[in-house]
Amino acid sequence: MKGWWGRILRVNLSNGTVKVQEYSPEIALNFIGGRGLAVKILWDEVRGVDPLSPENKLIFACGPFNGLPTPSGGKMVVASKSPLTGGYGDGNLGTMASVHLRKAGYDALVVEGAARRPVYIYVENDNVSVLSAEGLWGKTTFEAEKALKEIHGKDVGVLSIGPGGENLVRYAVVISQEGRSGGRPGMGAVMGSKKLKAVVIRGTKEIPVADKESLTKLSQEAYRAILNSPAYSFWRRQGTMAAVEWCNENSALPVRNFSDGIFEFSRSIDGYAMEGMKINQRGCPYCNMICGNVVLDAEARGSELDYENVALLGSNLGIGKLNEVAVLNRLADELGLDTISLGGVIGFIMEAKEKKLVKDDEAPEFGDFKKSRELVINIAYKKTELGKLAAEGVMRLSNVLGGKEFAMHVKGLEVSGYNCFAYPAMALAYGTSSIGAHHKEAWVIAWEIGTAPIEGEKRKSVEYKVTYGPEKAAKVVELQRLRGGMYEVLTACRLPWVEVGLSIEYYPKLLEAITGVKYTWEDLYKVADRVYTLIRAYWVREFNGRWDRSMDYPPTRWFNEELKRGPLKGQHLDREKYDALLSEYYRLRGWDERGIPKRETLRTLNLDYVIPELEKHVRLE
Ligand code: PTT
Ligand code: SF4
Repeated sequence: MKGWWGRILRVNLSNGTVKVQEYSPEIALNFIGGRGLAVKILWDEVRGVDPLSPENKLIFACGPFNGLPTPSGGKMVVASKSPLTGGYGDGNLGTMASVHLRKAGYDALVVEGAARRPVYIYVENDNVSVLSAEGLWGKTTFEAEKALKEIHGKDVGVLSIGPGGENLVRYAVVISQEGRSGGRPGMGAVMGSKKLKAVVIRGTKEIPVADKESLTKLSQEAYRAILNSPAYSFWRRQGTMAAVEWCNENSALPVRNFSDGIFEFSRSIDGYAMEGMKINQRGCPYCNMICGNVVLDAEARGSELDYENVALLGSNLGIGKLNEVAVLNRLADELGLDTISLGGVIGFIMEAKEKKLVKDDEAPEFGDFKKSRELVINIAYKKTELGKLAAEGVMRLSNVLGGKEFAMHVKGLEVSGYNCFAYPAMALAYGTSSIGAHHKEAWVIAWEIGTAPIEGEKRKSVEYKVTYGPEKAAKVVELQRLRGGMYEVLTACRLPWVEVGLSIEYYPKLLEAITGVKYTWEDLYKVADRVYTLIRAYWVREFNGRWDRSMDYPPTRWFNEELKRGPLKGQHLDREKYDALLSEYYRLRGWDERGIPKRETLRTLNLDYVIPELEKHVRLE
């Protein structure tokens, strides 16, 4: 095989064994890599286990693009059974570890078992060792990466966890390069449960490529197209931060635990405010449109801002000073906590305090930066009773404190930065995302509104009308196929296409140049549908068949309350119409009215082996 190594590195931390597994070309062709490879491994090997037990597996998976100079192809999927949701969990981060893993001769690293004492894994091509991390345990992700680079040299890829992962906070993430983060549904906690502080990789091999000449030609052409895009300069100025102003204009910003969509201090936390504070810019490997904007925070430290971080730790908490938001964001990176879930959790506690469901003096009120900062520390170190409870996430918090009517999560994963009182398609995207309420699979809101953040100063104004037509379900499926499917299996950053309009046609062409395999769009959609349906089957199996369409519902707040001000004042979701949209979505996916894949769908997607196993848990149509 060209483009794929066909090799998975497996390290068992319980007994210290290291194995290289060769996987079949059929798996490579059917799943391509990244998320595809990850869900196949989880389906085959991780069933019915406690996510924080040694039986869970932590998978770092790459795809054919990684380690090669492909546009924004320096990404990697980190996946496992999620301790936050109990279902499939993954994230995608840009890191030199992706480049080095592939150059070391592997498509994926699977970590099994659990060590007794803190360790880290060091991979140098064929040499793999499990080394003591006693001296690193307790350190922040920034300190750990720095220390490991002092030992192994600057030219390695490092993935690490902070105190959040060590202390099993259910939304702890894996961090790299002081600002790349991945694995929202608690992949950092899984790493902590294995006593694995870090993975350090150095690879120096040449990745076999089918047609080097056309790879170089196509890549150069794509990189040039990115630089020549009319959107490029505004993107380089603001990156994802342009979405603050855009969401505010469209009443879609999460404000005070998603209770409203317009923030009175939005101007002081938006992309323009960020531009005035910017001290640096950084990004992922092989990217020529880097978007990691670093600002100086209120404690005079560098903090890399993205839209989601600012929306959830700023407007969602009622905090209107960007340098204070940047402190919370930087702490999340150092401690290894997901900013989105963290903002969701603190926002929930603030509202619970307002409603007198929580009495602790430690609980902040909306707008209280100082107490929010303290709470972040108390969560990461599980220092206090409230900190311990908050480390469990919004779903569990609302089970204990009450307040389910304002608990903003889907399947246990906190909602990312789009407030959907007026956006049924985006609500459907959250409802049906394969990891819980994340926007990565179908950021359909831009299509739904008819404008996009990065048009910036040239943004056209459109009159928005709330509708529920079946085309909305079709658009969600189409985007899930591309964003949650193709980009997550390749594994490449989707932003060149989404933000600066790189032609999507480059991707199958690049894939063919790398692997020698021609994938038509029909083939790629089939891979995407296979991956999506296998992920759904995984959830149903791990929930032991306790599954119905209510799992695919967005938070009740969007149905029961309404936008309080602005041009869309009074808007809220309609339950019956949402339900009809969901049925249409299931029809397009070939899933039944409970949201469970039908036999025929499983057969068409070459997932026949799923049928007998799923039937042990649930009746299939
Ligand atoms: C991603 C989620 C996002 S999505 C953001 S901001 W975004 C948050 N970033 C966090 C952070 O930072 N620190 C932290 N401690 N927690 C954070 N949690 C949140 O995590 C990121 C970019 C972004 S910025 C986006 S949209 C795109 N996401 C991609 C994706 O999912 N797939 C893909 N093929 N390409 C993508 N490109 C873009 O990557 P999760 P990164 Mg991330 C500081 O991890 O779990 O997927 O959640 O990877 O390298 O940081 O790049 O407005
Ligand atoms: Fe990374 Fe941003 Fe470049 Fe995507 S566009 S690869 S997230 S730096």
